Amino acid sequence: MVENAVAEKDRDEIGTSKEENQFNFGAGKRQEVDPRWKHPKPFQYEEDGMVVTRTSVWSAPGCHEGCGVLVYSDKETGKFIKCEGDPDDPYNRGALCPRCLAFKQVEFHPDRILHPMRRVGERGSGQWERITWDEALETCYKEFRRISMTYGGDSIHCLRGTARDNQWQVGRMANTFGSPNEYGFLSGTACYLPRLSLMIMTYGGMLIADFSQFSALRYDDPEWVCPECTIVWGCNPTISNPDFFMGHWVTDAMKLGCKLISVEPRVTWLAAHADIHLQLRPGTDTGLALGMIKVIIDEDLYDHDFVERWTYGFDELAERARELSLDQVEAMTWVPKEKIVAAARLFATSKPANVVWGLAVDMQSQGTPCAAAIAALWTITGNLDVPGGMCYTASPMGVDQPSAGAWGIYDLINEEMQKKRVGWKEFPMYRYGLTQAMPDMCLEYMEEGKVKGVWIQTSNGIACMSCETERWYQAMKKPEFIAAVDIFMTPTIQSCADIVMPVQTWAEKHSVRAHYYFLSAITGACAAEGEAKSDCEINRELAQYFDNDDEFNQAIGRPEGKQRTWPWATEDEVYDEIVSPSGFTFHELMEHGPVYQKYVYKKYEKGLMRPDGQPGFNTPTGRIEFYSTLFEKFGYDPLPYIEEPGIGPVTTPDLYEEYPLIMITGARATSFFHSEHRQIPYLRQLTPDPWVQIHPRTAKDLNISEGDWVWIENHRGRCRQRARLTFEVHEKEIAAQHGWWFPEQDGAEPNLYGFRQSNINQLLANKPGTTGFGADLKCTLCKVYRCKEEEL
Ligand SMILES: Nc1nc2c(c(=O)[nH]1)N[C@H]1C(S)=C(S)[C@@H](COP(=O)(O)OP(=O)(O)OC[C@H]3O[C@@H](n4cnc5c(=O)[nH]c(N)nc54)[C@H](O)[C@@H]3O)O[C@H]1N2
Ligand SMILES: Nc1nc2c(c(=O)[nH]1)N[C@H]1C(S)=C(S)[C@@H](COP(=O)(O)OP(=O)(O)OC[C@H]3O[C@@H](n4cnc5c(=O)[nH]c(N)nc54)[C@H](O)[C@@H]3O)O[C@H]1N2
Ligand code: SF4
Ligand SMILES: [Mo]
Repeated sequence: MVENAVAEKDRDEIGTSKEENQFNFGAGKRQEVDPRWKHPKPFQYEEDGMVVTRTSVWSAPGCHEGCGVLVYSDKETGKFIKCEGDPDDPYNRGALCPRCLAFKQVEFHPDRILHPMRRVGERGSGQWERITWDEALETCYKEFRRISMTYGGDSIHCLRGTARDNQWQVGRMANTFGSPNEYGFLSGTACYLPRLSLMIMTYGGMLIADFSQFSALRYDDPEWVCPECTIVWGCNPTISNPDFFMGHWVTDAMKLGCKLISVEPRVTWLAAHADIHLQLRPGTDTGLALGMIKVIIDEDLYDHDFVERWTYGFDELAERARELSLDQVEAMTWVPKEKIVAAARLFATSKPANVVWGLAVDMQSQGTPCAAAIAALWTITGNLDVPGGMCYTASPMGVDQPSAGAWGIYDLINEEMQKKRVGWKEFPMYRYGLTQAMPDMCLEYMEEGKVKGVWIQTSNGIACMSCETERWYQAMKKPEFIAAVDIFMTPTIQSCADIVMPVQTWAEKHSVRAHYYFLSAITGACAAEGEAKSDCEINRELAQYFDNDDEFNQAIGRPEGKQRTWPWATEDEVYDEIVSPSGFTFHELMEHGPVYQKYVYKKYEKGLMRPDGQPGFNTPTGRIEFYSTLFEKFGYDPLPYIEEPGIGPVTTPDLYEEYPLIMITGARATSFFHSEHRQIPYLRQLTPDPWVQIHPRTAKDLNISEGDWVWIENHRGRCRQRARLTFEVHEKEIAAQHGWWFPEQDGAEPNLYGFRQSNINQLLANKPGTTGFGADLKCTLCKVYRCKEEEL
């Protein structure tokens, strides 16, 4: 059983309605376009006999950024020819990374799924036959209808990954089927949500380091101030470019004089160029943050005025930090205390300063308290919502952010069914402004045979997101019907799906990039290959069957007036409605290009953060809560606290003896987005094999040479990757890649594109933190040894 469940709370106590959804604060409130910038070029023009169309890149294939891109297409056929970075786009300013540069090989890849298909052999046999769209959608309708009516809507689970513009669609599709259950396979939903839910509950909104990305004028905006210091904490942005952040902005700021502190167990490029590198033991970030808080408070370097006027629970926080000695912090984190003191002083005395935090914060089981401790650092130093500090993102132009997974899906199913969302009772933080079901519990439901139907859209679960892969793999064999939507066949689809449908790429589809602070259109810049349709169009068309089925809607008790879950005649109508708060139609937005608003700093002084228009923050106390009143109410420790990773030198010394290396997983490579791109020749050439970083001295002790295939093993399982010897990683640690499968291998059972061979997630546990958020994906134990000749 998943542990740490807390008692059921009354729904009335907890915000779930759209009005209360604090993530999207500002939604529905029209804002003015910043008149200082306009895209200088038309939306479409001809060049050298080709049509050039401006668009934004979001999935598929996956990416978090939405860079501005110019797509060149054939005048006659509309087919994709090439893409280039849009030099006039303020966001990426012409830059492109390898995945966009290699995109042509995605668009025209011979393995792309181009027609709907039905499985004809056994599940996993790899035998499929082409069917029409009508057959595919009708089958989905009949099966999901039958399952929903027979077992209840909640027996249908809709699975998604990180893909961006379509996140809300997967949730909405679940609701169309009568189900409240939408989620990804990731234990503890350990990607962003630990940080996000912490920010929603104690900051009343979501914050990001301000590197001028809120303004189209960028570094030239007179209001923006370059940070004097930034901490890059558990993030490797020069490779990952995570949401609304491009890594090279850090180097731009460094050129403008910004000091860099890196909190990173590896010597990444940024760590190597940092003023101070805190090379901590993985999973000990909360201790380090509390240690820095202690120094800042003890040395009276905090912002008294801000703390007194705008925060709640500072004394309790101070007391918690003071319980620690720096010797303890040093012993726990492996960071010399002098460095901790130096970093705390540098950060606290730089104005403004900010934190570029990343996935490593989420990927420890106590990701929520860790996020709370780090956020307290930027808050006590007075860096909240000031130029160059940590700034609130808001709904762009008043448009709800579809990537929040929540656009418009608050009341399409009745209240009774909403409460059947898995984890609803046990993990109240999942209800707070979020729509996901709790993945670790969903796995148990699936294992127990309670899940009868599955919709997979944007997920390659068993090759990428799931820990204890075999459990998920076995569990996914159980549902009666599984349908999937993807651009490529994957081990997940091959192992369990009954129907698969082809989806359009970012270059082909219409969609909206409404994310963080800016709004732009994805413009269908080239013709679609085969019969691929956009996610939105697939969902819209499938939904029509359900929406026109009175008997179904009556049987599932659809709320009054909500029978039409997708009440739009075309996908462009969907986007018209999404962007409507901005005052644009979708096509006007296409023409206009990226829309920037004038960013307002210190919103909390101006009454712009709270629904009632009062100064302060949208939290129960109206203040930033170091001491969380909501955590207290749910029975959690209201303050940041330290807890060692579930498996590690301190928690499990016996396992440490047998598995003496600490394992980091999932450090990104520019060539791939998670499990994607392995079949793209240009990109595979950059990283032909899965690699594991090992320190040369450690490798020498283990008789491992550069390029050797090695087994990485622990008590949960093993997989093999190729040794990359590098001083980038600590002697007592290794760093292994995630998401590996081999599209070139046999796709049928039992091989399934070799998804077990190098899949590091087989060594990881499904074990969420107390709040249901966070899991130890970047801090566990293993041993490494050379593969034998005959094993290769
Ligand atoms: N060990 C370890 N495991 C990890 C991580 C780690 O750091 N370490 N990181 C985790 C994190 S943070 C995340 S977010 C997950 C990501 O996990 P996923 O989101 O599942 O990863 P992807 O492989 O990018 O995408 C899954 C599938 O979606 C398809 N796809 C992409 N875009 C679209 C689209 O627009 N529409 C449709 N229909 N399909 C699309 C792709 O072709 C692919 O087959 O992985 C997690 N796994
Ligand atoms: N090219 C590419 N870009 C991507 C993705 C991709 O798959 N490929 N995935 C996207 C997704 S979904 C996400 S969530 C983002 C994530 O992007 P990031 O937040 O940058 O996450 P990672 O690259 O996984 O890890 C960041 C760093 O944390 C370090 N680290 C590991 N353990 C710890 C620890 O315990 N403490 C600290 N302080 N640091 C630690 C790692 O060494 C690594 O350098 O990237 C996105 N961008
Ligand atoms: S792949 Fe790179 S260039 Fe393309 S949108 Fe993503 S971050 Fe931008
Ligand atoms: Mo992620």
